[in-house]
Amino acid sequence: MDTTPKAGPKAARDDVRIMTLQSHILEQQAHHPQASGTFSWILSALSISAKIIADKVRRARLENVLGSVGTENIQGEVQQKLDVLANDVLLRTLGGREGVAIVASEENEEPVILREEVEGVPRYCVLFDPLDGSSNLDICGGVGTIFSILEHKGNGASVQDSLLQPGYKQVAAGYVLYGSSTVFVLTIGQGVDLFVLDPSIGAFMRVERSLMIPSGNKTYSVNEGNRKVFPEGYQRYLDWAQSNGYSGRYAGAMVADVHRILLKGGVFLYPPTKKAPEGKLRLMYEANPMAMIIEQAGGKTFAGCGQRVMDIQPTAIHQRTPVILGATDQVALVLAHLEKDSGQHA
Ligand code: P6P
Repeated sequence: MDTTPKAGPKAARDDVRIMTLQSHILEQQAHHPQASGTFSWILSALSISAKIIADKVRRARLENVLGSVGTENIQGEVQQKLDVLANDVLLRTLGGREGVAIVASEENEEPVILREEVEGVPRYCVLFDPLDGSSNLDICGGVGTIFSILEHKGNGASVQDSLLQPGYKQVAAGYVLYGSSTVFVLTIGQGVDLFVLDPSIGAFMRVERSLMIPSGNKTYSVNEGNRKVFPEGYQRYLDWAQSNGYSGRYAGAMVADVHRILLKGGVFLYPPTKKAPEGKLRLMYEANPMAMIIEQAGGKTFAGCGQRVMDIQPTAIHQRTPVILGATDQVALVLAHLEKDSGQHA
């Protein structure tokens, strides 16, 4: 799949029409006369899920659904009540869509097989992190939903074969950020579009088309508490950045940090650490969807020195990867310091 960003025509950027996410989806579908609408229905289910989850997030303390459920997910992470609620919402909305064959979630150890393949019926796999950064909930910090859509291989392909596809095979990706407003960011491979929920009418309104990441922003986003265990090349980069007027910004939720980079530029890093030598972030439903968004907006995403995240051939649904993502100019500066590790791949 050619993932070269296709910035929208100037007219798209000066578009003054009132467009909701739903009308945007139908407008995109109209460009594919042979489309059956299956894919559009899946995006519609994600939009409905986002509205329901947004309502639950904003009312969490009032309805006493903050805090943990006292269990751990497959990742060994304490599950927040809203993690489970958000996961349930997504499973139940996507479950009602004919086009969804398989669902894989951070919160479920095994994929959920919703439908067997039917000859000639296009079907898709939807992977998601239902509530990324949920530890921020209790302190009213940014949290989000991240999703990735792959074509179901069909022709008798196994569940694993259909799910374990490299990131460049994604047909769509995006996230919802439940922040000071609720934003929905989507790419279907023709640039990145931004929608904001208008609670008064219950619709996501299109506010930006063909977003491109600004260059020149001297900001890095990393958990500096891990600095001493980063590979040397990352420590050298941080020394250089702090000697060259950089600022640090870190939300502790990938969706919030990526959204800032999408709009303002800069670079986000989650390097390998002793506790997470393969990195902490999940490839299939965190790194890959965010990589598609970032690259469609003119940025770059690497797993370390020289390896593009979306080129990684997955071997497990919940596998992890280091991540360097952001504006092309800022990512290049990080890689330049990693390459000084005598050619070692960081
Ligand atoms: P740390 C949230 O738990 C998450 O998966 C990402 O959203 C976020 O970028 C990262 O982990 C934060 O991890 O180790 O800095 O708390």
